[in-house]
Amino acid sequence: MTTASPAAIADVLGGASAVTILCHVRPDADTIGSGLALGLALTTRGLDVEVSYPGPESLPVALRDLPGVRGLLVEPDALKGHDVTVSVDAAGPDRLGDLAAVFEGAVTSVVVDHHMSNGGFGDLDFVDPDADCTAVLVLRLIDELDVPLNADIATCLYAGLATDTGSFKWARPDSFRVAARLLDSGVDGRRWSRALFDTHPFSWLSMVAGVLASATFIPKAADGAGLVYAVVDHDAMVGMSWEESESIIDIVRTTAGAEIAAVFKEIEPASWTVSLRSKASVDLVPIARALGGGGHRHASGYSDIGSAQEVVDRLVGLL
Ligand SMILES: [Mn+2]
Repeated sequence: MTTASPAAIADVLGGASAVTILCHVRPDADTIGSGLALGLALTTRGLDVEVSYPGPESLPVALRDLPGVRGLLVEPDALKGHDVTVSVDAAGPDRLGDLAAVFEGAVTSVVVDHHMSNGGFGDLDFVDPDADCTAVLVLRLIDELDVPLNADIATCLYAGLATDTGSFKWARPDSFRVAARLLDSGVDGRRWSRALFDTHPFSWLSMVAGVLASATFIPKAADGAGLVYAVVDHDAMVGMSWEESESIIDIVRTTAGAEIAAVFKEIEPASWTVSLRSKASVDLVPIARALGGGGHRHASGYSDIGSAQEVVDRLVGLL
């Protein structure tokens, strides 16, 4: 990995006249918030900025009002692809989907990310697994660029920070210091917490009721650490936005006596994405990697193909 300091990356960004910023597939608040915050900061320095993410999923409803969505965010087809291109919060080029070609075609490609599994894939890699989110790494770049925080930039960063720390449930001390700084810069924390965590369509209630009713608990799994899992089949997925399905794991993982939680989501018939969470003792990275995925120690994921039983059996067999 060609590790680069924030100062070195700020030099490249500050010396460019235009920058392309790429977010990852199934965009979450950290990738979009990081991308928009960096974009807004570079715009104040006079750069031409475009931000995009690969399809097919559309932007989660909660993120559509983030500053910069109107103005900086462009459809993948409309990307110009500037000489300097930055990937934010993507653990590998595959996470950029169809936009990986844009990234690889850049004269200077820059990776900014906090995933443990990221081995670096840019000309310049700023990867810090000790960071709670990519947004705090973007803040370091913004500070290096001497761009003062304003409410818009801070709001984008706050969305990423609040989301990747589970609403600050597992935030490191430094993240609270960053949060205080962002709130001091004008973020409406109450509004964004409600938008990001406490808002669901009414239909979500009955969907969750059905999925949770069929959840399965295997106390003996993983040498007695315990596994709880739920299956969201394709019928249940239809009519539900993907970000709504992402929130199910946060309920399932509250099961006492289950160190590991999994939610199997059938995004297309027989095609699954699997979310994994662990509480303390189990490192999920090797498990997710063995199944072709990746992520963090306590939050990982992967994709699989087959019937619900086959996909469940593959994970249970590995634990
Ligand atoms: Mn992240």
